[in-house]
Parts: sequence; C-alpha cells; structure tokens
Amino acid sequence: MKQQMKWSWAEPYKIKMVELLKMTTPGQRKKAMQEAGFNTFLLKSEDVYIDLLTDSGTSAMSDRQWAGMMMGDEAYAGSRNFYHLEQVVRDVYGYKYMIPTHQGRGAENILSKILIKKGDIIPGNMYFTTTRLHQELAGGRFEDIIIDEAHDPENEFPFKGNVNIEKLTKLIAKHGAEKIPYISIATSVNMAGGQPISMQNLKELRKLTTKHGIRIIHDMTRVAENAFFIQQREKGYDKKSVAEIVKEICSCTDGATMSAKKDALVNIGGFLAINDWDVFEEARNMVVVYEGLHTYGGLAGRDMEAMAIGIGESVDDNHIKARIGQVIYLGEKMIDFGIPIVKPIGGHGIFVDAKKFLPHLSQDAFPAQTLAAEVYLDSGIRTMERGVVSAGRKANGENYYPKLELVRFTIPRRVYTQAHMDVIAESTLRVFERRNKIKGLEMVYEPKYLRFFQARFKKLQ
Ligand code: P71
Repeated sequence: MKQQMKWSWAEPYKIKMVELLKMTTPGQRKKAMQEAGFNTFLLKSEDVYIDLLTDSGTSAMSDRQWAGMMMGDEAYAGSRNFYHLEQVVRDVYGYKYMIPTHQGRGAENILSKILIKKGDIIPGNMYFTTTRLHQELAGGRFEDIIIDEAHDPENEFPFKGNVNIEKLTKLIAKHGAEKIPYISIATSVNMAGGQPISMQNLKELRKLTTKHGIRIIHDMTRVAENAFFIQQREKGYDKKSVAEIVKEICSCTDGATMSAKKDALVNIGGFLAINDWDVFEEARNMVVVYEGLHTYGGLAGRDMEAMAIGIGESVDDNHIKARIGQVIYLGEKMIDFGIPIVKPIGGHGIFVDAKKFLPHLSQDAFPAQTLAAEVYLDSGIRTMERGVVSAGRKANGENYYPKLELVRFTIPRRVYTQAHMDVIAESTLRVFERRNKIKGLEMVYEPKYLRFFQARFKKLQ
C-alpha cells in the first residue's frame, strides 16, 4: 500500500537556529561501539551523527515555547504555569483533573499504585516496557488483547492498534470484572510500530467496559499522531480536525498517563489526568511522595509553560501532516530499496524487521540488537532495539520471545531534514547489501530491570 500523499507536504515553520553535528570516521565508530558493549543506549551522544534512538524529549521547541520558558514562575507552590497547563489539558484533551509528573513513568507509577491490587489483571493493546513494569510492581499482570494483525509486520490492516473485543470479553468472563481495575489503551501503539487504534474500536470498547463498570486508562503519549491516522483512514473523519479527533478519543476514556516528551514537543515533562475525583484526590496525595508538590510534580515552572504551549502546537493539522509526512517519506524510500519494514508505516518512526533482515540469526543471537549496532558502524546513525532484549524476562525468569523483532528508527519532531532521511535510508541499504556476512551477539551483562538500557554484548565468532 502506497501511503504517499498526493501533493508534497512541507514544514509549517522555518529554521532560526541550528545545532552543528559531529561527523565520525569508521575507526572512531568501531571503538565507540565496542566501548558501548554493542548497546546503542550506551553510546555517547557526541559520537552520534543522526540520532534516531527515540522521539522522546528530542524534539525541537518553537520560539513560542522558548519564550514561554522565560515566563517560568518558579514558586514552590501554585505557579501560574501550573494553572495554565491545567487549563490547556482541560481545553485540548477534556480531562477534568491533572497532576504534573516529571515524565510518563512518574504518572504510571502513581496510577498503578492507586488502581492495581495484588493478583489483578490489566488487559491492554500491547505492552510498553515502563507501563507493564509499573503494573507488575503494583502486583498486577498485563494481558495482551491487541488484534493478531499487530504481531505481523507484513499485515497492512490500517488500525493495527485495535483491541480484539472477543479476546477481552473472554478475559472478563474468565477472571471477573472485579479483577480488572482498568483496560490500558495506548494511542499510536509504540511497540507495534506506531500503529493507530480506530475510533470505532474505541467506541466498542467503551460500550463493553461501561457494561462491566471497568475504567479505560489512556496512554496518550502519541494521541495526536493517532488522530491524524483516523482523519486520513477512518470513514466520517476526513472533515474533522486533528484537535477535534483528539478530544473525541479522550472522551472515550476515563483518565490518562502522558509522556509529554513526545507529542507535546517538550524535552521533559508528563502528567496524570483523570475524571474521577476520588482517584484524583489519592493521586494528589501520592504525588508528593514520589514527584513533588501537586502543582509542580517534579517540573520547573518553565517546563510546565513549555508543555502547555507545546500541547497546543501538537494538535495543529499542518504540524502533524508534516511530522508524519516525513516519517512516511523515509519509510517509502526504504520499501523502494527492498528493506523489510513494518507496514503500514507508523506515526513516529520506521520499524525495520530484523528477523527478515537477518534471517540467518536466531532470536537468541539478538538480531535487532545486532542490526542497530551495524547501522551505527556504517554511518553513525543511532537506532533502538525493540525485540527480545526490550521484552525482558517473565516473573519466572524465562525470556519473553516477542513475535516482533524490530529496530526502531525514531524520528524526532521538527529536528531533521528530508536530506537526512535520504542519508538514513541509504545507510540502511548499505548494511542490507552486506547482511549475509553479519554475525549475531551474545549478552555478557544483564541488569535486573529494563535490561535493554544497560545490557552489554559481545560479537559472536
Ligand atoms: C520511547 C520512550 C522512552 C523510552 C522508555 C523506555 C525505554 C526506552 C525508551 C516512553 C513511553 C511511551 C509510551 C507509549 C510511556 C512511556 C514512558 N517512550 N508510554 O518510545 O512511548 O514515558 O519515557 O516519559 O517515562 O523512546 P517516559
């Protein structure tokens, strides 16, 4: 499926300041990769040319956001920037109550501790690393209820973030609604490749959960990107603005955790939003233990101001069209080169299928980790493993073996140009052309939690 838009898109901004990049030699990259234990998380950013590790906290702020930083009210309590942020969350997303947190996982921690009891089941549309870990640490167990299509990189279903309603119905029948504190629903499902959930699916889910008195908690980290796909692909939404669709999505859910480092165009920040007063009250109590007072939650006043302005910019149709247009441009270039990627192309990056790219490597030789290292060695481009290393181990110590073994080329917002996209695709092609000669890796150091961040590897001989 060609997703290319009929007419060219262009950025709805011009460049006022630039940051110079360091270029490296193959010898320097080899040394840096060895020192990093073949883990791109352990590279020094100085040794990176184009940084596609993540779109989290790496976007470029606008001049308006920077001006907002100067308007920071750094009072300990009751900063005016907090009240501005609270108003924006109500106006743009429609949630009643909001508590700022230092980033997304801060909100996940508080919410999981409040809503989850030992032995609870939390169904969700594919796991995310930090989200699932907080659910588990609170005594719960995550159950994947995403549609099967999401686990198949080749399947071009337009809403691979959808919930399998039948699977969820069975799960409720099996465990009983009282064991399910909420359904954990992400928009633009990260680990599936930035795949959207449809409004129709969300509405069906709302109907079912209302019947059983179960909450829906929305991981709204990339909600605007999801809204753009609904506008482009779902019947009845082509005339609606991204801002209208975002609000409609949120209205189908009871609360949300947000990492504002993505959609909301800031380098740090997040929040917990909830419509239920009792949960809010408890969260407001708990935030002082883990984050800070409920009117700053671990953030400076200036950070909250930049977030409030960024949220407004993030739901602008022209912004989102250019943001996703750039991702699609890169993806189609890779498809034209014959590189196996997850389809349809998602919202925040290109996910290369490492199992298909390196079919001679078993999952125990970490194909995605290997490929990420090889792309860096070729050109200094840094990407992220999203496969067996990221999936970690089950409570009983066994490895999770996810069906998706991917390397994520994540595109920061408003940072790189179309020429950078060309260089990225060409570097991946060079690695693809020598793929048969590539050997896998062995893990030589494994941390207990979220191992992908700090694990170290050695080349297999
Ligand atoms: C991303 C990140 C950042 C990250 C997190 C863990 C491992 C590697 C990189 C963060 C998300 C996210 C979703 C859907 C919650 C968080 C946590 N993503 N939900 O993709 O994508 O937010 O980082 O602000 O704590 O690189 P936080």
